[in-house]
Amino acid sequence: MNNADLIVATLKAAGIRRGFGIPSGNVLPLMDAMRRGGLDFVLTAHEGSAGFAADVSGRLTGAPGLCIATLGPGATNLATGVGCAFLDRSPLIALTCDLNTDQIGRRIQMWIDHHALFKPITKATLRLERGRIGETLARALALALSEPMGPVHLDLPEDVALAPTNEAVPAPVPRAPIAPAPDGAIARAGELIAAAKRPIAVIGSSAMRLADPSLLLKVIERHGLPFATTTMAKGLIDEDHPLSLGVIERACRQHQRRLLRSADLIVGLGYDTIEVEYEAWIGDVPLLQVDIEPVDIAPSVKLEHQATGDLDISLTKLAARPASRNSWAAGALAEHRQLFQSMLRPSSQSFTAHAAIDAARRALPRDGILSFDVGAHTHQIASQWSAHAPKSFLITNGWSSMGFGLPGAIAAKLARPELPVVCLIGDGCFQMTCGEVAVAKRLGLALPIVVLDDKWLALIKVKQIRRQLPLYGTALQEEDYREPPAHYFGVPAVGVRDADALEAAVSKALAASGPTVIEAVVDSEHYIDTVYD
Ligand SMILES: Cc1ncc(C[n+]2csc(CCOP(=O)(O)OP(=O)(O)O)c2C)c(N)n1
Ligand SMILES: [Mg+2]
Repeated sequence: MNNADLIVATLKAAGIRRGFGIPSGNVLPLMDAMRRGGLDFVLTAHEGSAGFAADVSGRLTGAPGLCIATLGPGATNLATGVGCAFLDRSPLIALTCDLNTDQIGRRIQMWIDHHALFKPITKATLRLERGRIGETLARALALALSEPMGPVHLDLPEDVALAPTNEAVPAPVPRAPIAPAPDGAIARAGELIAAAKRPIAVIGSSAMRLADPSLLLKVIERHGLPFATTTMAKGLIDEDHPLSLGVIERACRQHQRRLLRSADLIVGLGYDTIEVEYEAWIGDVPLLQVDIEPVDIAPSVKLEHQATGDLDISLTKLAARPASRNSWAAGALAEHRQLFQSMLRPSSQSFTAHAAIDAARRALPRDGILSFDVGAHTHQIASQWSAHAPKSFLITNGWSSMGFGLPGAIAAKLARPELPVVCLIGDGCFQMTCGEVAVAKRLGLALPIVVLDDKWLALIKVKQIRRQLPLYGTALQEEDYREPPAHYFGVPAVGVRDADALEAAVSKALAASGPTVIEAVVDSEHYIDTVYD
């Protein structure tokens, strides 16, 4: 056995089933150990995508995601996906395969200091050294999985990968638990909720990592709390719930802000300000924060109290307190929800982006997974989509990088092959990652890839209009739309021009034996009113 074999055996023992990446000669010892050891190597079109795919694997499987790259440019490409796992807090192992140890630090083709590169976007960046492989890996895995979860980078020189070893596969190091919030802090939180007349809970992205997400529903129902969510937290409680208010700080945000600011207490449940800082929307409503870390707020925010500690434990205790009552009326909440949903869909003669999003939602079964991307469409999807289950609504909002949607969908389909998955992305994001279409084909994944083709980097166009700047550098395509080619990289492509055709195309693509690119030619003029209101 060599060190590469030991690494593969250790990662497998940690529950990791596959790694995403692009090889070079320096990666071959590890790749060959993966082949021999039965840890799948998934070749992506770009290392950034490998990072995003690993991030989503980490979110969905409970084991850290794995991504692999060569030195220098492989590592810098990979960094974009690793940064996602850092700000969005997904457990991930990023492995770079390096030169031989005696060459490291010299002026040699492709070499840069990987530890300096990964330091600001990982929880740790560690060298894999002879005789210390097991302990280093065990430490990296435990660190990635300890709250706040995140990426750990490991650098593997080629000679170390090839060196024989008699180290044993290390016993798993338990993840470091976080302390529970003090009982007094939870009691005070409970008292504040009980005393509030118009409390609103806002669920955030830390809650995505709850061991038992149903605790959220228990707290909400116990205390009759109307709840909104951030973008990433959508689906943690079924949005069909009568207390659901939908998402905050996305399309038609002012409607949501008006309601939030009429509250007399905001209860942040696992609210991580990485998605949106409180001061953006909270006004002068007092804040009760229940999360894993002390809250980061501007001085303007009226922090009434915070209970900081293990979130499962805090929610368990809050759910066990005597039930509270408040003065919200179910009818008023339903009215608010309906108005929100109608404002998001201004009427139009043309095939609008909002109609395309609704068509995709209709075609995807309730329990299906959506993976989407970053742009004006993100704002519209976040407000409009109804999510019904945890981990069914995949997006980056902390890192907020274009290019997440397609590799995210591929990783989701690999991790949950039994569930239907739809990828819904802007045309700019498609241009950035379209090589991954070939990856989905190679893997034989039934995956509709719906491109919302509005010919613009619409989010930036909307910002130019709002700032009264001329439109410049944001058009993706000046000429009239043409039908797509019959296929991209052998993947069938279809153009659709209305909602019915889109719904039918997505349904058909879900039943296909491979991916389908569906280019929906949409009119996104309404973004100027809906996305930034
Ligand atoms: C890597 C990266 N580069 C740039 C941006 C800034 N940005 C955010 S949205 C966007 C436009 C996306 O265009 P498209 O995919 O067509 O979506 P649309 O806004 O048209 O819905 C850009 C350039 C970003 N978030 N990430
Ligand atoms: Mg666009």
